Amino acid sequence: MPYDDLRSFLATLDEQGQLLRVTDEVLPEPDVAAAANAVSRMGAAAPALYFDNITGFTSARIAMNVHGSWANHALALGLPKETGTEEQIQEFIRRWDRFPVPPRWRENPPWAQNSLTGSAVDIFQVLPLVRLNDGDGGFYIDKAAVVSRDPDDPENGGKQNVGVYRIQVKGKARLALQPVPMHDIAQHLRKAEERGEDLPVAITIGNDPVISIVAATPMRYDENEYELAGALRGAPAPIATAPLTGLPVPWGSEVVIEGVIEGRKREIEGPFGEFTGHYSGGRRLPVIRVDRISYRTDPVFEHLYLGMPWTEIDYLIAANTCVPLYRQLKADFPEVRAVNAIYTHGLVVIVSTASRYRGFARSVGMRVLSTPHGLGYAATVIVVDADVDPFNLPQVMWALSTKMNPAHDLITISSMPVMELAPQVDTPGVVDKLVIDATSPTHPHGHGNHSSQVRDLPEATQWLARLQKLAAHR
Ligand SMILES: [Mn+2]
Repeated sequence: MPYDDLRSFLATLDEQGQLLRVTDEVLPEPDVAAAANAVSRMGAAAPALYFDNITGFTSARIAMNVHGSWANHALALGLPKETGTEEQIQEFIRRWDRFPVPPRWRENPPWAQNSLTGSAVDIFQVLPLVRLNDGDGGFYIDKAAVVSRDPDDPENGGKQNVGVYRIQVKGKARLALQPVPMHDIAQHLRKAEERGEDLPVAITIGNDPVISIVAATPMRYDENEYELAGALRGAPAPIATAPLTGLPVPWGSEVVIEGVIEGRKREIEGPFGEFTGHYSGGRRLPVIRVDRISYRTDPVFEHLYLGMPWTEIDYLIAANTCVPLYRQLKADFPEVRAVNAIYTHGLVVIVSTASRYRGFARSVGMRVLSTPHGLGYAATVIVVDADVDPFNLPQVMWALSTKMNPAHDLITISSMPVMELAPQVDTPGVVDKLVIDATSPTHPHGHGNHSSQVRDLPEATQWLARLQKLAAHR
C-alpha cells in the first residue's frame, strides 16, 4: 500500500526494524548530524533515525536517513526490504512503463493545521535546524521538494517542476537556493527574470517517500514528477493547492513554505558539504523571500546527511538516476542492456551494450553525454559488452583490464558542460569528458585478440539454481 505521508512510512520502517529511535537527550550539534553520518556507515540495511529529545527544543522531531539504505529504499517502493539493488532498479524500470499516472486532488491536507504569514513568518519557530558538516556556512534544508511553474506556460502540468535543491537558511523569512543550470527550476527562473518577474515557489518538507525519489529523478523538462510518483506508487499521488501561490503540492507534507525567488537578485551562499563528498565554496546564488509557512502540528523535520560516500544521498539518487538514462539510451539503441549510474549521481556511468558494428559502443557512450542528465553529470562513461554486468564491479574491472587498449579506446571531448560542483575541474562548470570503450572490438577492426573469450559453461546455469536451492535449505 502506498504511503500518503512521511509518518505512515516511518511507522512501517519501525515495524520492519528499520527505524532507530534515539530517545536519550542529544545536542542539536554535533549529535544529530554525527549520528546520521555514523548510521550511513552501517551498510546496505542501515535504519532511519528518529530524534525527539533534543537539548533546547521543546517539541522538535527530526527524521534522518529515511532513504539511507537499500532496505529503506525498497520499503519506500513497497518492496520487501531484502530486495537487491538490481532487482529494485528492474522494478523501477517496469513501473516507469505505467507513466503517466495523473495525481489526484485531495482536501484537508494535514499541513493546513497551522500557519504563519507576513511579519509572523519565522522558519526557526517551525524547523529544528541543525548544521550537517563542520565546514558548512550555515543551516541547510537539503531534502525539500521545491515546486514551481514555467512562467511562459503556467497551465502546462508537464512543465511544472518538483525538484530537490539545496537551500540555505539566511534569516527568519529568507532562504538561498541553488538552481544548477541543467535543472528544470533554472529554466523557470531564467524565464521569470527575462519577464522581469519573481518566481513563486512552494518548498515542501517531510514528504511521502516516493515524492523524495521523483523530486530527485532527472526527468525530461516536460515530464511531470507527480505523474511518475503515481506510476511508482501504483496509485495516483495525492496533491493539494498551496494557499498562497496556488501551486500543486504534496497532500501529505509536514511543512509547506511559500514565497518567491526574487528576480535578478543574488547573494553569497555556502560553503556546503555536497553530494560530491567535497565542499562547494561561497557563491552568489538566488534568494527566496518567504511569505507563508503552513505546517502540521508538531511537524517532523526530515533532514539528510551527505558526505563521503555512501551516505543517504547516494541511495536516494541511485536507482532514479539509472532508470531515465537507461530508458533514453534504449530508445535510440535497443542493444543497450543495463546502465549503472549509482556512483555520485552518475559522474561516472557504466553502460553495457551489444554492438552492431565497429564504433557502435563508443557511439552509445557519446549519447550518454547528451542526455539531459549526462549534460550536467556524466564526466566519464565506461562502455562494456552485453555479457558484462555493469553493476558487477569485478566484471567491469575485468573488461577494463583486458578489453581496453588506450591506443584505440579512449575518447576525450574537451570543454564539455558539467555542474559547477564537480570538484575535479580547472574551471567550474567545464570539464573534459572521457568515454572508455571497454568492449570487444567488432568487425572490421585491426587490433586486439578477443576471438577466444572464455564463457560460462552451459551447465553452470542449472548448477547455479541447484546450489541456490541447497544454500536456501541449509
Ligand atoms: Mn522536472
